[in-house]
Amino acid sequence: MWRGLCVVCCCFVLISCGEEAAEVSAPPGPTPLPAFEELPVQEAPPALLEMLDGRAVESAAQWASERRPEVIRILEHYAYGEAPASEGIAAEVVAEYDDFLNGLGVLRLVRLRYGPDLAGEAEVLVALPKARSGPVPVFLGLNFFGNQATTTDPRVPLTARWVPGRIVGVEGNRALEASRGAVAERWPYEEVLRRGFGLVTVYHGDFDPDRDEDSDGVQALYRAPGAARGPHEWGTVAAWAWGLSRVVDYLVTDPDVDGARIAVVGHSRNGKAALLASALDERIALVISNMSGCMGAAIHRRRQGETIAAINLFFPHWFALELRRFDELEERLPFDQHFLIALSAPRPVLIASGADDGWADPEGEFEGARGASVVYALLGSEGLGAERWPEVNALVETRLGYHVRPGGHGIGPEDWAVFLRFAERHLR
Ligand code: GTR
Repeated sequence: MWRGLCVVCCCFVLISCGEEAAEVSAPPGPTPLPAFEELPVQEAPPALLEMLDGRAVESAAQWASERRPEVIRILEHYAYGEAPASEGIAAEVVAEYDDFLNGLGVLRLVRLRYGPDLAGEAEVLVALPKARSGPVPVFLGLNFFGNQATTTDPRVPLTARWVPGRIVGVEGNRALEASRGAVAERWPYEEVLRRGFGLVTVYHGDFDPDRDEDSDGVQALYRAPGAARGPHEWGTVAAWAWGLSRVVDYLVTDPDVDGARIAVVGHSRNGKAALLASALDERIALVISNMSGCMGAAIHRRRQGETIAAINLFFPHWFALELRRFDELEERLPFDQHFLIALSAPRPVLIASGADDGWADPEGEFEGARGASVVYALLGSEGLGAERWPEVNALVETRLGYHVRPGGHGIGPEDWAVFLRFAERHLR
């Protein structure tokens, strides 16, 4: 039962029309991005409100029309890689149960097709509160091991994809029945549904398995057969962010979901992808990035915890090849991570840290938020309500918000309690 959704867009037509129009009126093109060798040494994080050509960014209109697109180009070119425009998706509800969590919720299993010829496939788990008087706001997050690992409900199919072997119930990189509910403490469906939100998740490996392998994932669908990975080609984190946007493509058509209140949430590597998705996709109403660290919210120039050299070494598939040129050369970066956060302005953003999560540099994550605050101010919105790294458990509840909890790297009910509080304040 295909749900009447097959959004095949005509982006290419529109883009080529735009280019023809540009030839006639000949407005100045965007400033070319400097080659790596030409990039100046900048010991301090680069200024957000200064264009590459040196002009100051002085108005909300200039941010939207000039600087925001420029910041996106910078981040794609040097760091995350360039993701293609989507051809559209198709979505099919493959199963629906109205007795999820003993009748508290509805469990909807949706198959999504994406990419060229709709050759890519993702399994989306949509959990909604049964007691609802209209479309509900939802949290959407990628998971690490397949949807079955997020809940003990036996009706959620095991992922058939390659999965990392870091949890129980995975053998030879295949998920077995024993993996069901293995990370359920990360996904408090019951509490989220009780609070009137839906919770939507998809395995990030449905868009790109988390391994250094060029032949799989959505990128391979777009690459010419036999072609090598280009220097600015999108890495796995960008593929995951792109995947989140494909789920949003579906969610905005689901009559039970309030498409204007979609909050994206992500932990760690998925927190990097959540920030990038929100940066690029303004339909995302709120973003929560938990312990996203290096290439997430943390400022590189502090050189604390994970560095660019380390992340490129351990995860060579996550980013554009170009990023490797900055190994041990943080001072040459023409951006820092406040750029990524600022692209979500003026939408609500919560940066969350763990006090003992040194590898993610919690104070650096706070500094990332602090650096993004100037854009909120420029847009006449509420920036970060703290100048100094706050005490643990003292939620900075401004529209650009920050929280640090005691303890190390992880996500669980206590983190979700903060996320729910933040979303109830800023998404209602
Ligand atoms: C670490 C990695 C971090 C973070 C984390 C995670 O090994 O160095 O950047 O992403 O994994 O995703 O749990």
